[in-house]
Amino acid sequence: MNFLQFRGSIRLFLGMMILALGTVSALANHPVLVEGNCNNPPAGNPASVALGTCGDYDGDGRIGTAEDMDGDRVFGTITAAVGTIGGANLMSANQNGTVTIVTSGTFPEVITIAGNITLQAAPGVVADLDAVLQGDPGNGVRQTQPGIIVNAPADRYVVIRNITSKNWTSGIQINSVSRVAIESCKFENNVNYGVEVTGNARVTIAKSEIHATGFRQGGGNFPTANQPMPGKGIEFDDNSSGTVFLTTVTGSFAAGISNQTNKSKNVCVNLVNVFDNSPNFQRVSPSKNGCDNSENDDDK
Ligand SMILES: [Ca+2]
Ligand SMILES: [Ca+2]
Repeated sequence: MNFLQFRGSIRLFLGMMILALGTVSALANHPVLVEGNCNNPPAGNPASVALGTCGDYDGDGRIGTAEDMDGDRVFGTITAAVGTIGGANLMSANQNGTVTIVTSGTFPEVITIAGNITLQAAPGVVADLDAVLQGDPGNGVRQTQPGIIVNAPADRYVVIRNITSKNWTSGIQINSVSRVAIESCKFENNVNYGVEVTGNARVTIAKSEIHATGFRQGGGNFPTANQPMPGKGIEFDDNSSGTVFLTTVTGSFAAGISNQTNKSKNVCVNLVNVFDNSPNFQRVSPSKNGCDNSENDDDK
């Protein structure tokens, strides 16, 4: 090997190292934890607490935004834990990782998901994404927004597990080409939709509860003083598709489960408990054959 060949080999080696390091960084899954709180306004209240109280999981006396800022992988708000793609906080999930809420609390935050995120509460933990935190100045604005907004590329996958979402326009709104699995979640007292699926999104909903969509006291007092628009438990719109399995939908002002997509075969519903919706099903009926071959169900 002459000098030029040797130099070329070194360059090739360095190039491969850079590529390898870059790959590791791009594929890294960033697990972070979120603590609970005292349910005291304002949202993300950073007031110091007695060690170990108010969901202070790591026992450092910090909760809320104070916990977001102390430089470890435990966060006090879901927004900071999820982070932004290429965001400044390298300790967050940076839209690419698992965000686990480890102690119960109320989180009055609009959560925007744009990447490979699993958002979950640990078993036994109640993570209440609530538009309303009594006494919080942001209540009015939050009640005009969805609680969770997913807008992710088609080559990412979002999982929402064991989360409660209440008092928003929609409990969760899934847009564009997002792919989402919703499991063991609760959507209650949202005004327009419990679960709203638009665009070309693909969504599966399992073992979840959607209650009282279109009914809320305060924030407009729906539906007595203001009409929900439309007040449906679950709706698939546009060219979206999905399945609903082992899920309860009750007390919707309008339809319980609604398929408003371009095609009747886009939505499969199997083994659901629906009651006191108006009507229970709209442009969709439960499959007798499961959802493994839903495209053919309409032809049978
Ligand atoms: Ca803490
Ligand atoms: Ca922290």
